[in-house]
Amino acid sequence: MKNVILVQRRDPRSDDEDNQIKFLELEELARSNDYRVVGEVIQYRFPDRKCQIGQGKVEELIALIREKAAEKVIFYNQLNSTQIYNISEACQCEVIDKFQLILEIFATRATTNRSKLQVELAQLRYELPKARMLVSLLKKEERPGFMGLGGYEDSYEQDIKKRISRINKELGASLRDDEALRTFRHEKGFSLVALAGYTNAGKSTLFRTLVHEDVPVENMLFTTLLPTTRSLTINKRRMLLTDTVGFIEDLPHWMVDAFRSTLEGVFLADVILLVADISEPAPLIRKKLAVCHDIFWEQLENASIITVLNKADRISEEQVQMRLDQIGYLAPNPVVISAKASFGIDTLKETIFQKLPIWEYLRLSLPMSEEGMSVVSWLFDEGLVHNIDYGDTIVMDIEARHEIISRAESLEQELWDSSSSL
Ligand SMILES: Nc1nc2c(ncn2[C@@H]2O[C@H](COP(=O)(O)OP(=O)(O)OP(=O)(O)O)[C@@H](O)[C@H]2O)c(=O)[nH]1
Ligand SMILES: [Mg+2]
Repeated sequence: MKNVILVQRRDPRSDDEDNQIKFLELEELARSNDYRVVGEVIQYRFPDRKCQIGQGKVEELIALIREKAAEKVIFYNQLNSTQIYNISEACQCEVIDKFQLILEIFATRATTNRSKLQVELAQLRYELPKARMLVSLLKKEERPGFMGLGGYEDSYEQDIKKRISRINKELGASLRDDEALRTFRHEKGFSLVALAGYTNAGKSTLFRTLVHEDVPVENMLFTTLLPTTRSLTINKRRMLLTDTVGFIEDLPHWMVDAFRSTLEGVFLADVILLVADISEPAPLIRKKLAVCHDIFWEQLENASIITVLNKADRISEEQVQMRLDQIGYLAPNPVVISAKASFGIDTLKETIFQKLPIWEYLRLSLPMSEEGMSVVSWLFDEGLVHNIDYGDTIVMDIEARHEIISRAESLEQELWDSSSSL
């Protein structure tokens, strides 16, 4: 665990409550990336061109770094490359800003090849303008060799550009990660359940609680294939449970792709467990739920959302009731649990079971034709094919969601009608 110091420069007339919330968020982010926060420096002033904070504050920071044996400084404010250079020279330790911290978090949590590439791409894009500046800075100061670049500063920018275009190519060629999930859903008849919500809500804790007793052998396979996915069986229905990286406040637009790539699985899910921390103040819960619904809104087709109100062990029953009244319509299908104290889990499992898409059986026969074959391949994608005979006609036994079954029935009718009219 690295010791870090957090720094926030606040505009003189800004809202202090807001500043405080943002600072706490930064602290939470740092902790969730396994940093030990050993000190903080806050200053009210307009940004300083050289170091973001004033010279006197920099001295204070240097002293604090020594005193606390800090190895890294994290600024809440966005830093340009001159500032990063100046501050790290003065402090003789690594300096990053909030965005770099978030990218570090994504990098740690990205599990699939594709999401790792997306995150690396975002990091390089963030670095590129800084690299440009740094090179011109070093030239001005005639200081070759900074950062171990050994006089090759010019190619530094070129290297970044090359790497960016290589990643873009790899991304284009790489198999989409959700392919694996699709395969399991379609060929093996698993339903997909995804955990989503803000960072620190308790998703990973709940993930572990839910999969705790489940089949280890099957899960060995998933460990390598889909590192954040495990199988789970409720009342004989098999499903895959996927954990995701939590939402983070105020993501800049250029980071959204990297973030979305860590959300793999959510947009394919049949059921989403939207996890929130019920011990937080109701307005905050409301705001977070609203943001999550916004993100899902455009992307989801048929998924049901279950609102999982976690950490109920931290507040009284009356408070739980009050929160429920206050968040109302923003919390569809609410289930109150504690992932840590393991209560409410059976109710949650029952709710998940009820929200799983209902599957029906059908035997159908199709003409042996191009149209018939295209229905077959569509059914392989959308349902579970138990049996198929390719004779003069194609006969198949399938199991699938209700909408698929009724669509299959009408297609069967249409195909026979049109083939008999020929
Ligand atoms: N008191 C209490 N604490 C909990 C509960 N569930 C989780 N926590 C704690 O909340 C913190 C965050 O839990 P995680 O499971 O890592 O949260 P997460 O949603 O996976 O967070 P990200 O991965 O950052 O998105 C940890 O310190 C957990 O121990 C709970 O039911 N009660
Ligand atoms: Mg987690």
